[in-house]
Formats: sequence, structure tokens, C-alpha cells
Amino acid sequence: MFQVEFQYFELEKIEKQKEGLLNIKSFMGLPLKKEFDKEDYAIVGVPFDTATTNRAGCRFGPRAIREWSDRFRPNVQDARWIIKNLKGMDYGNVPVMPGYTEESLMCIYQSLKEVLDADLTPIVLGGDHLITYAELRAYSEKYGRVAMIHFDSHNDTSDRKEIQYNHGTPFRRAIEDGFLDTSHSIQVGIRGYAETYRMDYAKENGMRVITGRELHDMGIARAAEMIREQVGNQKCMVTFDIDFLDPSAAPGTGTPVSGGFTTYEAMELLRQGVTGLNVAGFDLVEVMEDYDPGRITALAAYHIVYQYLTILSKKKAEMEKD
Ligand SMILES: [Mn+2]
Repeated sequence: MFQVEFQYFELEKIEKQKEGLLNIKSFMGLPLKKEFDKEDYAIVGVPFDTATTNRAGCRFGPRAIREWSDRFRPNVQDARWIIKNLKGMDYGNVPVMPGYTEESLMCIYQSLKEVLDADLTPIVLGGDHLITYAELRAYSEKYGRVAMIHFDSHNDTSDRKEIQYNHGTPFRRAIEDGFLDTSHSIQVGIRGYAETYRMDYAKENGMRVITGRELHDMGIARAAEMIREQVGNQKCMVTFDIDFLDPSAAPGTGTPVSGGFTTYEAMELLRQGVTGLNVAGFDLVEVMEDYDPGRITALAAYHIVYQYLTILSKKKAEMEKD
């Protein structure tokens, strides 16, 4: 497990926190701040991409997604639910340090811990997928082992003994460290050309896997059912790697894999598969605007986050009914 001397960050904590709010356009115009006031959710940017193995650049993902969020209109369809049922804030960015992986993981973990300790639902904008490993440490400390619903074209259970931490290893490390309730976790959309040992590792450790081909064959409704069966009532987190989508819908990502899914399919899979589940938090990772002059990747990311917000708002309304 990552462990670093934290004195440096403690000394500069106040300065660092201020840095995390500098020059940021807030998500959907939400209040941009570090103090909590009984909000339901906090947007958290993690501009970290040191752990990428192929193309880099997703440190600008939070900025790109926030940029599109100015399309939010409070008086249309689901937006009314979001406004009516949820109080949100933008926590700014985690003060990560490019080039310093373990130190950055520590910053991410500590920031998530602050959000979770204040009883807010974190909605994290990445950043490369390694960041989810640090998030899972915070979730597991708060709730015990958590289940995970993981949308991706890769298992991210790679094993590099010499390189503990890269964006292909987060879920192997999370399993080793006991953060995950694997028997209620599921990976969806996996395809591509990685060595099979990664898939074997995920399955041997109890995770259910729906490959990309299986998902195309069975369709969204059946896959949504399988997600619900696997997760049940367990406390879970949802992690969405934008490369779950087909490169035609999301060209701006580090390791795109053809044969993926449309943005609509992703949104429907979330709506049908995740609504009503016991979700503790959400993240969306691997958005690289520099590889996508049309900026449709970040647009898709924004709409997927928006979809999750509607799910969260329905859950909140349901809880108030009880
Ligand atoms: Mn991934």
C-alpha cells in the first residue's frame, strides 16, 4: 500500500488547498469551495496522469469536462430533479504532484477521505485510472470492503512487479490491499488485446466480467440485470473509464480500443443497471482533450456524469419517501 512521509504536505496544506481552487471554472456553476455545508455530493477534479502507459494528457480531463458542463440548463427534464433533490458543490482539484505517484495517491486518498467523512458522495473527474486505487482506500476505510461496478475496455488488473503503480494495475493493488468486495464487483465492456492473465486474475478473485462481445450480444437490459444481481444491496462505487466507449464516440483517451459502445448505450446501462443501488461514489477517468479536437470525448464524459447525477437524485428522492 502506498505510504509516504506526509510532513511536506502538512506544512503546505493550506497553500495547496488554495491552489486546488485557483483558476477553475466550477462544474455546472456549483459553488467552488473546500468547506462542506451538508451538501449531497462534491465534484472533485484529479489532474493526474503520471501513471499512464501509452498516451498521456488526462491531467487536463477535469478541465475539459468542467468546460462542457456549462451546457447545464436547470429547467429541462432530469436537471429539475438534480436541482430539486440534490445540493452539490465543486471541491476544486486535488493538489496532486505530476511525476510523484505515491505522493499524489496520498493526496487523492486524503481528499476523498475528507469528502466521505463529511458524508458527501464524491464524483471524481480524472485523471488516469490509477486514481481509483487511492479512492478505494478511502471508501474501504469509511465503509469496509466496497463492491465496484467498473466500465472499461481493460481489466486494469495488470501485474508489474517492478512498477507497482500504473493505470493498468489499480484493481490488482486494490484486491491485494483488501479494499474490494470482489464477490459483489463486476467489470463491464472488457475487450482488446491485453494478456489473458489479467482477465483470469479478475475472475479467480471473484469478480464477474462481462466482455465487450458479450455485452454486444446480450444487450443493455440483460447486462443491467446482471450488474444488479452481482452487486445486490452492497455498498459500491462506480468507476467509468471513458475507453469503455468506442473510439468513434471517445477518441480522446490514452488506450482506445475499437469495438466499444455508444454514449447512449453507456447512459442507458447506467440508468438501468445502477439506479437504486447503494452507490457511495462515482468517478470518470482517462479523458484526453488533446487527442480530440472535436472535444466529443469530454462532452460524452459530461453527459455520463450528468446521467449519474440523475440516478443520485432519484435515490435521494426515494430515501426521503421512506
Ligand atoms: Mn481503465
